[in-house]
Amino acid sequence: MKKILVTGAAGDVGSRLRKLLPAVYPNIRWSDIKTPADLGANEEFVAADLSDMKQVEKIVDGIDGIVHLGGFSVEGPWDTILQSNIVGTYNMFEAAYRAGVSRVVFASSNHAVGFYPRDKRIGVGVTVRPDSRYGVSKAFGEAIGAMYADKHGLRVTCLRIGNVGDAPIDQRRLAIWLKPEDLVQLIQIGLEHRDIKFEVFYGASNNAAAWWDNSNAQRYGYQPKGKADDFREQAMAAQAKLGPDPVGDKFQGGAFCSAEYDADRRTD
Ligand code: 15L
Repeated sequence: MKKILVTGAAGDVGSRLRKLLPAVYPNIRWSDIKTPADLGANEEFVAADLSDMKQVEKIVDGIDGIVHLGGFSVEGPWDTILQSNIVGTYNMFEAAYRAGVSRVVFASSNHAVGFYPRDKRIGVGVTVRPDSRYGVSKAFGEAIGAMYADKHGLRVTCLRIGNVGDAPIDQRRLAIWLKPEDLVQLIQIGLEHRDIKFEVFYGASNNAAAWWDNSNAQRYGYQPKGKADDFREQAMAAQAKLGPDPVGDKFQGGAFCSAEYDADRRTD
């Protein structure tokens, strides 16, 4: 990869990648709707609103590979999700295709499959079960990524990211934690592995409590270094301070499932 574009540079995951990715890819264009507060003089940054195709065309110009983190990263009102994540992701894939970009790594989310119960181990072949409008937008991103791969030959990798952080912060995150360095490894596979056409991987480290079968990523050489279990005590201590969430505690998506949940009120 000669030059890569990373969208969502000002977000939490983007800010972590700004520290880690330049060691692997020296030529990076960062983008976000707002400029990161701590932008370095040596960092190339171009602001863009992803819902505006003209602005997206500008940021993809001259790019070989894209890491698309941009958009709204939690549940939100429909119009926000529609503009940032649905229109924005369409614009990014369409602009990438028109500009001849060869690869896209799309930051999907565990919330595309959040309504699977925690006692079910799932692989990447399951039907999506989004737990939120946000989760629906991530399922859309995976679907449109597949379309650009199958119809137009873009090489696309979707990462169903769990929770990126220095350590798992509660019991749920013991199952889905992703060490930032392991995310870098997954991005590298997506941007470089010669056999990638369209793939979905789970963005999780080597977690003893995992709900996900990530053998598809392992098939491409993924060897996660992070082990959520190393932080079990502190995660469980944090969990003990949280109140019970009868719906969220049952499903993989946690509080994203219990928010606005009223399926149990139906009597028909
Ligand atoms: C996500 O997809 C969000 O972007 C992040 O903020 C966390 O909520 C994460 O999922 C999670 O499930 O912990």
